[in-house]
Amino acid sequence: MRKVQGFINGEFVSSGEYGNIFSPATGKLVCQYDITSAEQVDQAVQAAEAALKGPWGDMSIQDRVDILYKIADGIEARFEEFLEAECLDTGKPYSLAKHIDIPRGAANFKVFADTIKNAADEAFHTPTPDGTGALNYTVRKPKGVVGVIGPWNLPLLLMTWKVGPALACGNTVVVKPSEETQLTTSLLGEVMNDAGVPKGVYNVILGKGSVIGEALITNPGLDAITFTGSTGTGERIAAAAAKGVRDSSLELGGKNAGIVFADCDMDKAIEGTMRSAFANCGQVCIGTERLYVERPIFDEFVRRLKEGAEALKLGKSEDPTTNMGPLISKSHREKVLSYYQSAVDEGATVVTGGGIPDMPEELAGGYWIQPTIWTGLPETATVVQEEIFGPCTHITPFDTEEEAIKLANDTPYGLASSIWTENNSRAHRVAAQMETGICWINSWFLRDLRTPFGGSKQSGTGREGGHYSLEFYSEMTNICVKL
Ligand code: 6OD
Repeated sequence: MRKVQGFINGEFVSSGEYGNIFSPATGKLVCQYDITSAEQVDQAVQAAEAALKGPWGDMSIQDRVDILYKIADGIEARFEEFLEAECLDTGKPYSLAKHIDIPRGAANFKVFADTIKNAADEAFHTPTPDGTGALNYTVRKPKGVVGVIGPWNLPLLLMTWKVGPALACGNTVVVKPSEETQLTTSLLGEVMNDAGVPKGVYNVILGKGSVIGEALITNPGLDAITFTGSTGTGERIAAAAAKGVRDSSLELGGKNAGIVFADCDMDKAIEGTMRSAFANCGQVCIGTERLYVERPIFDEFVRRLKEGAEALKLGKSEDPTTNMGPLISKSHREKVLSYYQSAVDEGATVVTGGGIPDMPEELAGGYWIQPTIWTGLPETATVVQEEIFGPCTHITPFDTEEEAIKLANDTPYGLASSIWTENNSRAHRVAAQMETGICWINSWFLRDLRTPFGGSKQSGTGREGGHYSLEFYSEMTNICVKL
């Protein structure tokens, strides 16, 4: 039986208590993980505190940058291992993880190595009454020990999205991956050792959020907490961070809208919407679960999206023809299926999907679900209001630009939106009115890691990416020199 262990102070650790990991593709037990004890959580935080005061804290930026590049090189050198581990944990297709999850795992270290290396600190010449003036300049320091709590949908990508900049800024980290997906976070410990990362800089603890996550966020040794996941857990983390007045960065849920105008390039709109609604089995916080399509092209758009959804090939991760995997767990499938049922109960027209697909015998125990499209529901319907985190979307027709903007913004969330139109003026005009942290025009999930990423309203607080990450992971001291 494959085992996954926590990683504390440069060593893989055992507590003697194990939890089980089931393959989302087969439902079978594939791995056991070593549940970190409460005492080990303390040890991890203490190791991180000691490393901060030790070699990591004293290291020059250039030396840190060199190590970050070595970590990225280490992920690339073990690409196949990371790929296999990520897909075993999540059931996602190799074709997806190969192009997104694993390359981003490496890029998140390189980009933030470059960002910190090129970061310029501010300086101001300040007039004084005696005419001599003063010079103000800022000095960047690490924030301290950062608690990193990662989600299960893009485990390596989203964990390194936080660990990369945290280490670049000289912090040390204690990472708690979701208990559903721990393999790549643990494997990264080996890469850290090989790259020469000092002991205690990168620590991994394993277990349930309600126990181990809670022990981490309430540990007074943490100086900041960064989290990607649900809005409910985000609220709990913000409350825990408030005790001791610690900073938190929260990337939370979404109920993202796509607006498709009649003047769009239909092929591009369908291709992009297929990805935004169904990629990663719909388990992406920036996914499009609400679509607003201008009435003259409504029927054609629905028909073509239906054809696309029905052509998706569900299957084993390693099969190159697979383009959709299963949901992450049995309980998550039950939740998504309950939304499928509520759509029907509230009067939806089920354009396609709505249930569990027939799968070959070896996959029949997995958490497979059909990609699903609905039409005909009012805006008040449950599946139009609540984040589902599954491969499903509801499509509503609209008649005017103003109406589309109003409908898209009518949500307590504000993470992402996308607009499909060939009219540039309209594209910019509408994008500027989206109440979301990111708006894609004629694309989706097109990322430049220097840009701010995060959500407004209940989708989170703060932005990460480029210098925005440096702001969160640094403590600034302003030095004022009277000349
Ligand atoms: O691409 C990223 O940096 C990012 N934070 C993506 C988030 C996806 C959420 O599921």
